[in-house]
Amino acid sequence: MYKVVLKIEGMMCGMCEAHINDTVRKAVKDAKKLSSSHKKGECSFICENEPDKSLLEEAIKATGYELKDISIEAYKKKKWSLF
Ligand SMILES: [Cu+2]
Repeated sequence: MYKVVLKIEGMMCGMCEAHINDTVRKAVKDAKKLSSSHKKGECSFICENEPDKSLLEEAIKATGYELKDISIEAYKKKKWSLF
């Protein structure tokens, strides 16, 4: 699992967030917990396989918003344990 955070400039409202969400969903088929925030200028999601950075770049570029940064880090599901 990977946690991906995209820094995106140019989102102004909820419509922009939805636009980015749609775009990312198309670019990364297995994206989960996908959410965007125009206030933070951020889109984050979790996915099973490491996403293709250049594909994401291309997809975001095509929307007219500006992708400033991509961070991809290994993500571990929290396991509930009694011990
Ligand atoms: Cu907007």
